[in-house]
Amino acid sequence: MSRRIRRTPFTDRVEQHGVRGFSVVNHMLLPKAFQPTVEEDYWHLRKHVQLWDVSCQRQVEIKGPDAARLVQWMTPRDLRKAKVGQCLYVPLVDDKGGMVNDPVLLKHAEDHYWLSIADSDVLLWAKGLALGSRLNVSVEEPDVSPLALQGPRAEDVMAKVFGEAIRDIRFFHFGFVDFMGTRQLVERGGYSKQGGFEIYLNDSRLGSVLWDLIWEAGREFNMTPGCPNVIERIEGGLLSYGNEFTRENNPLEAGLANYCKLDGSIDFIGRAALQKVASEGHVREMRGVLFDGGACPPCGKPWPVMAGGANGPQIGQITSAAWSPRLERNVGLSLIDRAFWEPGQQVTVLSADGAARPGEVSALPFA
Ligand code: THG
Repeated sequence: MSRRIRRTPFTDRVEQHGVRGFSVVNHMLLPKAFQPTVEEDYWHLRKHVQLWDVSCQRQVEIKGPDAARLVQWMTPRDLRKAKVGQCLYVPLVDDKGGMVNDPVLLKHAEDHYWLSIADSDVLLWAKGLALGSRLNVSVEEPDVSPLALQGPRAEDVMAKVFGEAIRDIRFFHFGFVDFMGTRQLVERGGYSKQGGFEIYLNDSRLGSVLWDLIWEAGREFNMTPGCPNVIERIEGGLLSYGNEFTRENNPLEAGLANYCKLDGSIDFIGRAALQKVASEGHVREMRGVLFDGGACPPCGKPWPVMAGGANGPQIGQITSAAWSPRLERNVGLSLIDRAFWEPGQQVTVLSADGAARPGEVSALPFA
């Protein structure tokens, strides 16, 4: 591993816990697995609490007199009513309406924002826009590394470490806690549907100390080290930039229409392109696919989805898939052509192992 692939403040601890492999997101390590199987991690996450190094969710800090202008310029989501202390899931789009990223926006102040980004170089995009438009704003990547506690017992661990007040933080809002004389941002949220918090550690020198403190507190709650779980996130309909969509896709087909204000009351990059898509009607949309044939392999390249049997017309492709031990079927995510996107539509998935797997289109999230 070279320095080009950045370690995180928690990588030392993650390695000590016997991490089984890493992915790279935003040029930074993301643990991929700890337990022998993803199924074990899945059941544990649904029942207990896990500690996740999600430092690769880098912050793009936008600060200064034109900060609000730049952030609104980057997203079709209406930010006029956004409150300080609030988090908002925001699609970012380019001039063609293509998805640039799908970060969580944190509003610190009227002139101060963080974009907590998925896997694409938003820092460079934002810097380019700011310079090209001569905006009075700074765009930087601060020393901030999110550490997530996910699972039903996350709140109990957080209360034990940081005090009972943590329980008052609402979903997709943030507050601050004291940690060894430093002030740390804590959000209720995270990349699972099991509930939890993210601590946005703002001093990488404190990574191991923070990890150890939470680890000790988590013992009585059966805490394990973990990472975003592919089964749980697909079941929950949580999308992954680079997997489910790229700049080739617009937010309407990605199923993010609720986060697009296209009535002309706000302006943003790609507005004309998205208005055109909206008026013509988008031609495919994100759906779940439930399918059979035993546990499928990991989805490393898109798998064709055919209408009806294996010889039917192709109507989409699976971009992420996993065996759900709870539903006892495979769950997948796919952009499905308009004529076939009603839940219940019979399909066949052609997985990379050569199998033709019968299934059907499902709404998201999966039940
Ligand atoms: N946490 C933080 N930053 C992130 C992620 C995160 N950056 C990258 C990536 N994840 C961004 N993608 C998502 C996708 C979905 C959600 C959060 C981040 C999410 N969605 C909720 C849902 O679908 O139920 C709620 C959305 C809403 O109400 O606005 O939580 O995980 N810091």
